[in-house]
Amino acid sequence: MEILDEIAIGVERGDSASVRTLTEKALAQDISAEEVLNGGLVAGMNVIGEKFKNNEVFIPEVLVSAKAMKTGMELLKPLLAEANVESKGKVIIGTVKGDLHDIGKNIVAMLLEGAGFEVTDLGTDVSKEKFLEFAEKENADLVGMSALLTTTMTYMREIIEGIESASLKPKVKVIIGGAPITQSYADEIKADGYAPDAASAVDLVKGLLEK
Ligand code: B1M
Repeated sequence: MEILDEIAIGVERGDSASVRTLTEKALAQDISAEEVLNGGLVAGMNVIGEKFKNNEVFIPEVLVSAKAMKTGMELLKPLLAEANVESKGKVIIGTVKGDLHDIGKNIVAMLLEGAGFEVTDLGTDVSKEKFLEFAEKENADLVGMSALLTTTMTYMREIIEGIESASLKPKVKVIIGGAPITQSYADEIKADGYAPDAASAVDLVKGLLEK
């Protein structure tokens, strides 16, 4: 079996120890950090996502898988960030209030750092006030919001309205993402952009900040 498949299975089983060992082994075999991330860690998490949706696994299993995924991500983080020299722009990122899902957001943050942006990650359950405070304090070029729940994605509109009222727009661009988000929702709430996955988020941010 290929090592990336083994990593995916490790994530599925929530076996942090084997994910750590296999990730180290894959990197030692010169498999790139991006390949380990997408072909191993994310692939395993996607399987768990499907099983969770079909009630084949439940929250405790999902949590241990998430932890195993994070163990692998910690090893990849310095490698993905390594290429950078100077900052291409300042990004504030977070998962919106009421929402604790952070795996996708963490990947986006990691790839943005890897692409040369300075990223301040506000974590999960982030209020409008906190997004605004940091956008102002850190003189941000872009705010990125993630939401995984249909009940929390609606809060993104409030944050964008807050950014507008604080006269931070159009200087500060806003992008959104997460499984329930669509381009039409982004248009509706006047976000500057939407990305369906982390790699497209990097392209989107590059495009918006290079203008
Ligand atoms: Co949650 N959960 N969960 N959960 N969970 C979903 C989202 C769900 C779809 C599962 C299902 O099918 N039923 C469902 C939402 C239903 C809905 O709203 N329509 C759901 C639910 C209901 C819940 C709870 C309410 C369950 C409960 O308690 N009864 C609860 C809510 C807790 C809360 O947030 N308040 C809950 C809890 C949890 C756990 C804590 C157990 C765990 C989270 C652990 C963690 O994140 N630390 C969890 C998980 C892991 C999931 C699933 C299985 C996987 C999510 C994930 O990490 N995917 C998820 C099912 C699914 O999505 N298929 C589910 C992997 C990740 C790489 O993908 O996050 O989509 P994703 O990120 C992608 C893109 O979306 C994009 O790039 C990423 C990488 O390519 N992207 C961005 C993400 N953010 C972006 C931001 C950007 C740009 C792109 O710009 C800023």
